[in-house]
Amino acid sequence: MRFLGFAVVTGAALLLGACGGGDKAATTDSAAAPADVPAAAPADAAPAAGAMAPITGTTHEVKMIGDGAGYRFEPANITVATGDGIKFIMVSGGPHNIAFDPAVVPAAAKAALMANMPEQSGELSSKMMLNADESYTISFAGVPAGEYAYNCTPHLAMNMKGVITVK
Ligand SMILES: [Cu+2]
Repeated sequence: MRFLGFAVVTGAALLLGACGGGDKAATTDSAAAPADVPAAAPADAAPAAGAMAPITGTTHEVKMIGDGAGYRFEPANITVATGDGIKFIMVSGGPHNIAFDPAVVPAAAKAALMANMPEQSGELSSKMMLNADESYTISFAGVPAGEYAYNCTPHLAMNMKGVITVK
């Protein structure tokens, strides 16, 4: 809804800017109208499709490191409460990502994680992070209690793995 408001204001600004020519004003008006329609559709559809559940608790930090000592998540094992979040921070040795195995994650958890993981590069896989201080935050709100093993796809063979316990 806030986006809609912004679109309307932008449309009005365009109209004001185009006041020099009568023809241009008409063109801008017709161009602005359809822009409002697609903006409204995703906003209304998102909640029905399983929206991301926001973090309501603590946001924990896990570093993603690749150096002389190997490739690893630090800490590799972490326990969080439902409603907490984890911010994965790229430190060195990238590219790193966070990937859960869709074949072993229970259906209910899968649906929640899918909704809570933005910018997925594949099913239950985060985007790749190449540069220091890039980060990726996953909300565990709505994720059922359990143990969730994950890994870094590029460094799976180098044992870059972790376990998140949701209690
Ligand atoms: Cu990695």
